[in-house]
Amino acid sequence: MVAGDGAGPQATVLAEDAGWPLFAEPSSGAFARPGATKVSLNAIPAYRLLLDTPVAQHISRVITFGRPTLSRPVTALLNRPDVEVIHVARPGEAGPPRVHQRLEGRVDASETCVHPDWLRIWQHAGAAAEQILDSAGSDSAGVKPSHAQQLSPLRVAELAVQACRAEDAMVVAASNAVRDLDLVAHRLPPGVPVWANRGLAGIDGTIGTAIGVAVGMRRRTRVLAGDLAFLHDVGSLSVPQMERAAVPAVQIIVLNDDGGGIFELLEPAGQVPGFGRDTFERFFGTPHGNGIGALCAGFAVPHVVVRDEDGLRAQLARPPAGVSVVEVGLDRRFRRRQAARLQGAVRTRLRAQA
Ligand SMILES: Cc1ncc(C[n+]2csc(CCOP(=O)(O)OP(=O)(O)O)c2C)c(N)n1
Repeated sequence: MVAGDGAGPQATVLAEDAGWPLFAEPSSGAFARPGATKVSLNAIPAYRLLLDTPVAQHISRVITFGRPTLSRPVTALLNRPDVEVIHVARPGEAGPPRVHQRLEGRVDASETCVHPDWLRIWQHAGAAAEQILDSAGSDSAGVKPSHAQQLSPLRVAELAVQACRAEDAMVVAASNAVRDLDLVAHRLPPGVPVWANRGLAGIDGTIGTAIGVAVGMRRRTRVLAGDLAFLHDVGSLSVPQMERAAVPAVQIIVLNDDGGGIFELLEPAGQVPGFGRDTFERFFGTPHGNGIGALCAGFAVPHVVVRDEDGLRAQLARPPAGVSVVEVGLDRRFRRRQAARLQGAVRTRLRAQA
């Protein structure tokens, strides 16, 4: 089962009752049954990394809930000619572009049948991927950033997740922030609402959304955002003075890699004949050199730069009241290699186990 944005716990209940592996996107709200204190065992950790391994070749049918638009591997799975897609829709909801059957209302798991080992195989694969993710921090899989970059973006997401308590909320910007969170979101305490403006996957409006979530839900809120997403909505730092007391802590973690890091993962950042790095930088990377700290100062928003894990942990442990910014400097040139190494390590491990 693929639970996309807004799927809700109905997806979890069905996956558990039917014994299906559950691929839950960070903003699916489908990590646990209603009232559960633990994440569902059906939710497969780092599922995205498993879709390029032998275990995924055995998938013949996918049940979708919500709006799964987040990652290329999931989109590719839903477009595979040998895969049947059944969408469980809310009224008026279209579902993914290629759907073989559309169901509405309550779906009963009692008449479904699946090989009893199917879930266990995926849980096993998910556990292997998690081990590799964990070892990414200690470099045994060779995916730790070089000394020039003390923190990897994945580690930042992981530490932000670790810092969340059950009564917090999380908001993630489009682009890499939500995709990094996708690999570690199952470690959030169940019940932490995760908001991601999916829409047309726009990077706009992230800060305003976070302030709205914090005020509306009365929850301390963590935000993960790239520098361009931050800059796009920087005006939302201007909270009217007489409203400030009503804003719970909104801690914005800006992953500043001076431009669009996600484009490092796309084809133009690879070896394209006649397409040099300068051209890539001008049209895709779009470095800006803007000072995040100076902008924050203009809005009287507290701002700190952290350079290592201890520094980030310390900031995450005590967010100040109101809106604040923690800036983490990253080098986006590492993105491509890190992603390839992580995927490669998972593929190699699972091939060896197959
Ligand atoms: C409103 C809007 N404008 C442009 C885009 C195209 N776009 C997609 S990702 C991206 C780069 C985002 O950069 P950043 O927020 O720094 O995150 P990173 O890619 O570094 O993770 C852009 C410009 C978009 N999605 N939405």
